[in-house]
Amino acid sequence: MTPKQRYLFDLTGYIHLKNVLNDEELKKTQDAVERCVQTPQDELPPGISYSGGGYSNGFSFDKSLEALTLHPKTWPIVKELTDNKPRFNRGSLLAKGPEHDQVIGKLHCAREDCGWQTRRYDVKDGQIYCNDFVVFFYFADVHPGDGGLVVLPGSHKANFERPEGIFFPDPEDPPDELHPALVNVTARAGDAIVLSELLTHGVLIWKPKDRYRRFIILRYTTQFFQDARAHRVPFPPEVMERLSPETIELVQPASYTHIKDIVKSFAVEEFRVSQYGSGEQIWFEAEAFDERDSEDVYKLGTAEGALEPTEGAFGDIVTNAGGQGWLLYRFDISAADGKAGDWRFIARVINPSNHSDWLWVLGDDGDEIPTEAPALVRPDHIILEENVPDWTWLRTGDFGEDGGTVNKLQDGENVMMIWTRQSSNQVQYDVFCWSSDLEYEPTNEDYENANSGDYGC
Ligand SMILES: O=C(O)CCC(=O)C(=O)O
Repeated sequence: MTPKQRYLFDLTGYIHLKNVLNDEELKKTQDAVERCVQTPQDELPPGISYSGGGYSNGFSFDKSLEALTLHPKTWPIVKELTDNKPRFNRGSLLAKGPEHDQVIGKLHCAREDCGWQTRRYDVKDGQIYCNDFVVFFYFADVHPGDGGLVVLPGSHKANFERPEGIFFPDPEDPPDELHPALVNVTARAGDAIVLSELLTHGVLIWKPKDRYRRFIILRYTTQFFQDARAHRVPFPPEVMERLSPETIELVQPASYTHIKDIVKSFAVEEFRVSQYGSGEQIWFEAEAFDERDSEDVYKLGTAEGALEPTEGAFGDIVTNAGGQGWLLYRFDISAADGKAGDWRFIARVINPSNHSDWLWVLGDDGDEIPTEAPALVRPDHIILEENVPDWTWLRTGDFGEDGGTVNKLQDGENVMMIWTRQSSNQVQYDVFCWSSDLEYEPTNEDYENANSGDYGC
């Protein structure tokens, strides 16, 4: 979750993320929804049923819809709100038009529906704890004035019961103007809305006569939370048997100490993405490593007192305080809409005495993450073999040649490791960038302007 997302979610109880689905994802999901809508009710896949514009378990109609449960742009939010203990427990597809939502959909929230004590929203040490929330992905545009989702911002932290009829005294005859405390959230196709179930929300009368509201409701809880239905496994066997192993793990209840495998992956959480040149880039701070073998070798500059970063660093740096060791980073190129293929590793560094290191990449250099120093050879694995006394976006590995910088990345998550060759405390690692455009030359401005994952919220 980015600082902006965290701030807005805490303040209002929801966030509206723009353009989280890329063109391909949007087309595939829109096609799937259309196929679902065109399927006669008695021919829907087992376990999916239709009622009043809603397809219960509709997320399991097509793999493109199921994949949204672990979408790389909302997954960091799901993980943070559940403190890395997520469970997915409802996935309904909605296709609602002029024949639906012709009276105000009652304002409600889990606390009002199920009891004040049933849901949690708390903040401790800068982290949000939220044990029940939904992610809506939209497949069709909603314009201002259309109607649809209405929310009462801030109500997830309300301390008083909502007075009866305060906003819609007569739901059959709603006022022309919304009460100023309410917001009609108008999402466009490809957007997502993350909303605490403690937030009071409802549905305004749908006005368009020729357009439908098409979206999916994905509901998440903490993995040890038992909701009102008290189902251990929330989907029937006929739905479970067509889900992917990752989704099955996401659905499973688990103890409050267990960390699911799906949560262990995609661990670099603060990253930026961009589409500069003719490709995609993913950027992350060197200090955002996921693992290191020793706290004595690669150390944080300021935070661990190893070295004061040279002026111009973005945040902290990593340096080698002495000895042999490694750093490991996991990153997901699909967050940048990137695909498997050749990508270039670029490092923003200071390295006055060309103290080089090795770069090892999962898939390209081996099929398993090594626990002992792998066979690393020159020039295939060498990086940083260059004198760069000032901050430089270093694109080459071996004195102007690619060296170890061009690697085959795989779809989705990738793992890179930096192993010590010569590095010393003269070296400062600041930011790393992977680019699918091998000719792309990063700049500080590009990094600053890259999408930090807020998605326009
Ligand atoms: O139809 C909507 O936009 C909101 C659905 C809703 O109220 C809910 O999921 O609780």
